[in-house]
Amino acid sequence: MSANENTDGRLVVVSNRLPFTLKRAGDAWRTDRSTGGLATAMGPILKRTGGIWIGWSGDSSDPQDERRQKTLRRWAERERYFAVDIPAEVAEGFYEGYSNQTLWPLFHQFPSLLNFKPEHWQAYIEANQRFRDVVLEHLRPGDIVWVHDYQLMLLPQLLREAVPDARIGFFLHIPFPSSPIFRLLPRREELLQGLLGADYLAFHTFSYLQHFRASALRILGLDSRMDRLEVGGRSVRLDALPIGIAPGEFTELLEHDAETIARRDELRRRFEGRRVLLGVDRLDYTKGIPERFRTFRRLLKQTPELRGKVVLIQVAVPSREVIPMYKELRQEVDELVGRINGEFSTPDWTPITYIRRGIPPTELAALYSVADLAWVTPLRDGLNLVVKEYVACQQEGAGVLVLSEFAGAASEMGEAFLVNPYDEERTAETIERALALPLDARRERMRALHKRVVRNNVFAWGDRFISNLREASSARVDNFSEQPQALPVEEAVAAFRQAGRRRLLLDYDGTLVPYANRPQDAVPPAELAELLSTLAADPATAVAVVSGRSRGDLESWFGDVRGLWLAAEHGAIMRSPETMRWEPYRPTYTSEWKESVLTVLEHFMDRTPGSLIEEKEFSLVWHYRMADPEFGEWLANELVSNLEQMLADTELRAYRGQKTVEVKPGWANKGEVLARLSESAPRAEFCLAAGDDRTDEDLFARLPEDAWTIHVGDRRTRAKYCVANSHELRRLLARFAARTESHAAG
Ligand code: GDG
Repeated sequence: MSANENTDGRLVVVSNRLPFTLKRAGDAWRTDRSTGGLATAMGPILKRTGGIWIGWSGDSSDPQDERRQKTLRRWAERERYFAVDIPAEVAEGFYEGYSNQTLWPLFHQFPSLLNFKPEHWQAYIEANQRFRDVVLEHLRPGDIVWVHDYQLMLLPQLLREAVPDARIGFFLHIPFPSSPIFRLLPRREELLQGLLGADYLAFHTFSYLQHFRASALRILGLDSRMDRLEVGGRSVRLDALPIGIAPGEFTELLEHDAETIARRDELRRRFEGRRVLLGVDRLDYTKGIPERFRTFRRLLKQTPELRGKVVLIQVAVPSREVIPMYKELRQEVDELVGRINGEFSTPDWTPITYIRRGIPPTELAALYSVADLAWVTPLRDGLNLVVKEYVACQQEGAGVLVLSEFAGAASEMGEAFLVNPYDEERTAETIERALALPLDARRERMRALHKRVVRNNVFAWGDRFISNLREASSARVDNFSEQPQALPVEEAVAAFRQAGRRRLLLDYDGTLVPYANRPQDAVPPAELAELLSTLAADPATAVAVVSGRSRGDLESWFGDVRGLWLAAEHGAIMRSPETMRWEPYRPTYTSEWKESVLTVLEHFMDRTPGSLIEEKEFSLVWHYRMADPEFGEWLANELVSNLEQMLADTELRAYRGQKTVEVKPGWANKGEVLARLSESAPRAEFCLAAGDDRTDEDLFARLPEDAWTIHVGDRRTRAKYCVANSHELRRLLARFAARTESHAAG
């Protein structure tokens, strides 16, 4: 079944702009069509799927005006477009401020143009909340919400908080910058968290996806796999999915629309004997327009034979004109055109035809079809639809494509001439070469490009996004019951009190205390030993610290706590409160294996600044918490696969922990602790185990159904309950202890 069939839940599209923009015309209100990639792409999809579109009207002045309201009501009734009202002062900070003067320049790798104001950020939050409110007004159970682009990066999480089981997807139309650049962004944490509210997050290219993963790791400390990331007990699916166009909209015009055909023929006659080079862009500094004109000037200078033989037609649609950078750009481009035309024009030839306004689709299609070369050289571009539109209009054509390697589309357009637009000299040479390419070679390249553009069209893109989003959110909804619930503290305290016998099994690092950079720094505060001591003093409560730590560590911290069980090295060795003797689980164990494993670990330690090796009786651990996070993860994977081969025929296993790789015998696991405890301590009606990492899962797995298993943190777990951090867990233990004390006192 195609994802386009609207069988379960409608599609709710949310983007900054609707395909319509409201414009004030004196007392009246006019509806304009919005230009730009998103409107062009989503329009045809929504036409096919049905559903609704939510976006800002574009003009927020005078929201109560009756005529304005009437226009918006008409949009809703006829088109199912629902407008979000944003007060003018919020709109400014949101749109011209944080969206277009902070996010836009930074995400396009222009950090020096970044302009940040805290009040813009507040407006960004408020605008995202307003979008949330309108979505909530319209959302029905089963609907899927598709949020678009950088203006709405907080919306997925805002929606998630309001409707925890909503199905939410997010697509970023602009590049995601590399993590050193992203780190410069004021409010970067909030932004990432906002995105992670989605079930499905997609980017145009694989490299943007990688950049996003690197930022999630470096800034939020979140590990991920190539296609998913776990957060808050949920899985967020990640993808690279370049957008396409609706080729039919162009071919239809060129084949059947009389006006377009007439226009094309007219243009052909007009430029007969000349080669037409074409640029079509929003007037934006990311699009490389001044660089293109300078390159063109260079071309005319160094190759006089081309004078009179080529024309460059540049369509530049003004946008965001109130932002100073855009005004400056407009001026710079105007001047350049004047200078170049002044320098080279003759009475019957003008090198640059500059059209600084939007042109109708008929004119655009005609231009695409007559152009001999599309000159698409943004300095940075999420994808770029113009390349694909040009290719679509060259069905039988022999046009060539000169494309910037910094446009996302470059990764799909292998047959284009790729250039670095900053290198004007080489770009000029490439243009010359492209123009000189024989007809057959041009046709051959264009045929391959055309096939791809037609196949990877916007409908295929939309179908894939929608079906991947459905799949990702269904997997989450199906798993929902398996996710841990927030611990019901009062219930736990009541159950603890009612039980005649109790058992508490507590991991140490990450559970009773937070992680420290170096293991030796995670020394327990005095009140923790006191807390454990109060709990263990009650003969009805068996308390065990079940840790991966060495017996030396546990002994020195908790050796004096009376009545406490200590299980060191994941249970390889235990001390009972009665005998006070450490007893190994396997008395026949030898540690001869360590030497060879140590050599391997030392090699990894040498390669990884900030990492260290810890030696325990039964295990060796490589810690890389202080190493560069990505490098550390990469090496940890490599280390584990080396060790797996090396240890295949032994009882030893390599385990990934929290920023550690540990080598230990397979039998030394926390699950075994329970068996040994049960031998000497009587069965308890109340049993609680708490832990934060994979080694604790072995223990959770062995506990009876009615046990209180608690995961500390937000990773995937088989525990029934979760708490956010070690402080919360200790607060719970303190409540237990308070009961024990009052009981003892009473
Ligand atoms: C963002 C990302 C990504 C332009 N002039 C006229 C006109 N246009 C249309 C083009 C094209 C669209 O505007 C521009 O799309 P781009 O993809 O080139 O660029 P952005 O607007 O910056 O779009 C971009 C895109 O989102 C989609 O994800 O590719 O990287 O920056 O469709 O045809 N249309 C008409 N007259 C014009 O004068 N009719």
